[in-house]
Amino acid sequence: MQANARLTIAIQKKGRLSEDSIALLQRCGLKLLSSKSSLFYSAENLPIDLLLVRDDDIPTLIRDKVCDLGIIGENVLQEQENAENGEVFDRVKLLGFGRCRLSIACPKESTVSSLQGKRIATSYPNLLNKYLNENNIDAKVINISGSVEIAPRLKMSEAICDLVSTGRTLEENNLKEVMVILQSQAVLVKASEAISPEKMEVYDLLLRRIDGVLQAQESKYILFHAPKNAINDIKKLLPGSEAPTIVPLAECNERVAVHVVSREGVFWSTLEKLRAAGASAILVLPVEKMMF
Ligand code: PRT
Ligand code: ZN
Repeated sequence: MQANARLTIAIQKKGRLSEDSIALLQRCGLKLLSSKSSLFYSAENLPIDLLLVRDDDIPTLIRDKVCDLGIIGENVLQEQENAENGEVFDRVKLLGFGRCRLSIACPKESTVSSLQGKRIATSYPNLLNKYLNENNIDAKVINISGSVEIAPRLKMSEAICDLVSTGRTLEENNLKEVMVILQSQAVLVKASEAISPEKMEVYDLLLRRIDGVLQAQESKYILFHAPKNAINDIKKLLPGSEAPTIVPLAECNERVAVHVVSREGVFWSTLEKLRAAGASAILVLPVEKMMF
């Protein structure tokens, strides 16, 4: 790898995506050193730098080639892509954290059956306008930058369009969710042009490691003892698993030890079915890293 070809990734400095973004990159093996200004992290063991910024600035930083990659919510990305002359970014990988939805909500006591002619307060005017146009709803979009949930109480609007995760904020403000307009999660993005050739090697390495981390999070290593003649039936109980490793047991001809990696969640009900099929001494272990 060339010494000056450092891959730069913009991540959120302080907010809901910060911790998970750093944790993901650390799980990919980056040993991070923070700068004095705490605006940068530099990986000491790989040619990768992190730039810590407000999430809304990430698309511009990628567009202006200050950064090669960014970690950002699909909601912020689509809002900017839907702005006038907005360009489309490459979604390199969905990261599975920062999950939320952009929803329209109105006061619980509201009896309005349609949004026609109503005012909707939001910090996502582009996404909301797109949704309203696509659904032929003639409503007025009121653009406010924060505390959207109090707009109906202040008589600024009859409805709101805001992010929801647990639904607690809506509940606390006596609002009910009436429609979901976007499902969102954190995503690794880059500009639509290719990564420059001198950074390609570290880019490919990072993507392989992110894949490994995401797959490991989903996967479990399962060990158990089972009768030899039940192995075929038992395999069917473990969907998403590779071919099992079968190991003979000392001083026992009828039973074997089975080791298998399952790429899907393993529930108590699966363990109960394994036991009913003759398995015993069942262990389910987390997988830390994976590479294929
Ligand atoms: O300073 P900066 O601009 O970087 O941060 P920010 O204030 O714009 O963003 P931040 O940190 O609040 O959120 C960053 C990203 O996290 C968002 O763009 C989403 O992609 C994602 N995310 C996930 C959320 C939520 N869940 C979420 N619940 N962002 C905001 N919320 C807010 C929502 O706006 C509402 O006020 O939480 C409230 C609702 O939550 P519940 O759990 O009560 O439903
Ligand atoms: Zn923001």
